[in-house]
Amino acid sequence: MTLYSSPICPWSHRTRLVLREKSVGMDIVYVDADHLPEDLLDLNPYNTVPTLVDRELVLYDSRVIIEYLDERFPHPPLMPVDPVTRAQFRLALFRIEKDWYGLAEEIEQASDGRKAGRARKILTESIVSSAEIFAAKPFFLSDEFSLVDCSIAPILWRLPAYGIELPPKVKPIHRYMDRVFSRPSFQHSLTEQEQELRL
Ligand SMILES: N[C@@H](CCC(=O)N[C@@H](CS)C(=O)NCC(=O)O)C(=O)O
Repeated sequence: MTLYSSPICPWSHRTRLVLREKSVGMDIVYVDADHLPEDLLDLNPYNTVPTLVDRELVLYDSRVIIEYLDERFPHPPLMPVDPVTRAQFRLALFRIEKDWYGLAEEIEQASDGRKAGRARKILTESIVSSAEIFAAKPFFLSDEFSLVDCSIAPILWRLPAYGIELPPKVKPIHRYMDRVFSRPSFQHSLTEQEQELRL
């Protein structure tokens, strides 16, 4: 199995985190997302990373990849079993991708400071307004670490790089970050460039 990954993109990061949770050995090929190699361009019509190659199977879009990895390597499971809770987790994933990843992309790609500032403000407010959910359980919506946490963690890790400092009053979120960032899988998921985001 080969995973094409950017060393710095959050979509790639969540995929690497799932791999580390599963302790799955895999060739990780690091590529520059702005200059993807020819072989990858041939494999993925959307020309994006992450892209996973498992023999004849080629997968792109990090959500498709992480759900495949969770089913292909069932231990430890990163999704609940019952349909209602699974649907709630999928909805959480959808919202995190649309709102938090979307705003993170806006900050990274903003052509002027005003646009970046607006996205920064909305992202901060959205995360802060979720403090009660972070407070309710050790992990997001759950007693167990899940694909939702694998998706949230890369965004929270990048907050300083996005110019966001969460207020001290949102203690449950700070505690959540400590809990998740100290996991061996999370530490192991970080590339050198990602480590430098919080030195
Ligand atoms: N929704 C996609 C987004 C992936 C994505 O946008 N990747 C960026 C890097 S962060 C990329 O490959 N950009 C190269 C390009 O668009 O040409 C996913 O989950 O995989």
